[in-house]
Amino acid sequence: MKIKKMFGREILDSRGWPTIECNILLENGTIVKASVPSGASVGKYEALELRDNDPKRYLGKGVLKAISNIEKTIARKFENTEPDFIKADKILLELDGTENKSKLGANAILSVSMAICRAQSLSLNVPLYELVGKTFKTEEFMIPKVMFNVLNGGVHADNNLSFQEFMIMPSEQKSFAKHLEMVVMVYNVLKKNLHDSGFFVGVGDEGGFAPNLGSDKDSGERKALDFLIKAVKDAGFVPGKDIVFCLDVAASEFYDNNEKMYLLANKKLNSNQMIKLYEELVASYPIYSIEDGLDQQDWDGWKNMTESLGSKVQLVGDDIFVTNKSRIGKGIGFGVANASLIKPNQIGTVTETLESIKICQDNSYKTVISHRSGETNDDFISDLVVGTAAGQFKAGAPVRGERVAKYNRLLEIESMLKK
Ligand code: 2PG
Ligand code: MG
Repeated sequence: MKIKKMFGREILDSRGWPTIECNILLENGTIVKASVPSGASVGKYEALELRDNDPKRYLGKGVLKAISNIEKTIARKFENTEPDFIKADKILLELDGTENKSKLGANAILSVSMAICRAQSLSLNVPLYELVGKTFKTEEFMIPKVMFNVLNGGVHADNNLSFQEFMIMPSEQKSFAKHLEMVVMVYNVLKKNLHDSGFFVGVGDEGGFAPNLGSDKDSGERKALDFLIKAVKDAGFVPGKDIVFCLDVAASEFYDNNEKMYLLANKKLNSNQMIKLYEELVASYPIYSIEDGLDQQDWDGWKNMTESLGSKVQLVGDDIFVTNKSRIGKGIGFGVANASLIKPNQIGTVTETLESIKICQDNSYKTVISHRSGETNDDFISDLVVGTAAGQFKAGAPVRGERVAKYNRLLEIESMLKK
């Protein structure tokens, strides 16, 4: 079914900043939409998110230029054609022509790429995860294990926790519906425990609680992990057996590039001292995964970290890899990390996202499909994770519309697969 018209709309993300929704009108009158998220801890090497920089509108964060790129440059290439996202992504890359998608904007490009992919699945009358799976040559669809972010710090919260995300992950391969039930129980027990201990239970950008567990002298991670242990136990589960912990340290956010030091509360640590800190934490808590333990440019530190910790824990590269297959390839060659975070908007097209997942799978690197801290209700990534059998997923806490949209879609896919 052909695309009749394509246009862009400026909508708001979960932080209230403008983002793009691409709309495709199909011949039969159906409108297909896709919207793109936006990060706060943005990696230096991500594809460019084009903003208007007009301080009179949304403090410069408007996206009208990117939308005009969709309507004036991109749309005419696809109107009156059948939706085919692989072909479309090639055309989009040619039209942009830059290394980091700075001409048209990765936000404009990704919204089109996702909308065309969704339109294609609709016109073929198959669920989106099935189209992804067919393209990716997935042998068996897989509901992922999920890391739920229940305590927020770093740039996602106005508190004094230095690490950005403290996540819990049900460890056994039960049903996702069961996992969700467990995690919601822990989340609410954690809320009560924090409240009873006199802490604030407001939430950060991804829906996890954002208490001041740190101090001027203490970056707060042990206290946060202690609260997680207690919440898991109080909810009736066994830490380390039923539920394990995952961290996104987002260390690039507190790395001082001049001094080559990590600034944690009032301490300055070099990368060896950071690795030592992780070794201690891994010895004391059931930590399954550590994301961005070191800075995005600290390749030597990452290599050391992988040598000392890589056999014990999953080490996920986010800012260092930015869903870019060349950077992931470099990491694989160097022996850096053993897993990659995958965020479509770091690279800018669905095809390139699939290529990055592929290079990981071909080299036994694990993959974690991820949301951004600024999200919309779009649930594309839920189909992406199942369709590619990527294995792991994170989309924040089990609260807030833009987070639960993804989890609710996983529930739906799980029940579709059962049938
Ligand atoms: C991350 C992400 C998502 P942001 O660092 O992994 O949790 O945060 O979107 O702010 O980059
Ligand atoms: Mg991260």
